Amino acid sequence: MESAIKTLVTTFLSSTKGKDSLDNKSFKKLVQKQLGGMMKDTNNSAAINEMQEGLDANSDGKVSFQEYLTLIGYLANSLSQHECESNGTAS
Ligand SMILES: [Ca+2]
Repeated sequence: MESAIKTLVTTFLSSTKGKDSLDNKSFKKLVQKQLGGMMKDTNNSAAINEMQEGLDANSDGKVSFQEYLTLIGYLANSLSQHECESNGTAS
């Protein structure tokens, strides 16, 4: 659990390359590189742009750490629902 949280943070930090948020290009790269197994449409630039707009709560064209966490929360949520559906006896 702790290492998973560290991974979330370090993945974001290494993707922003010293800035405080992800621009279009680095967001796309992160999604394609890190989330290709979990998400559909990671080869579809339009779909990624759309997703970025959906996450961009303050409409500055970039994905901040908070907005990135929204994506992680969304993925975790859909994963947990999927796990419940496919394996009702889990834990
Ligand atoms: Ca933003």
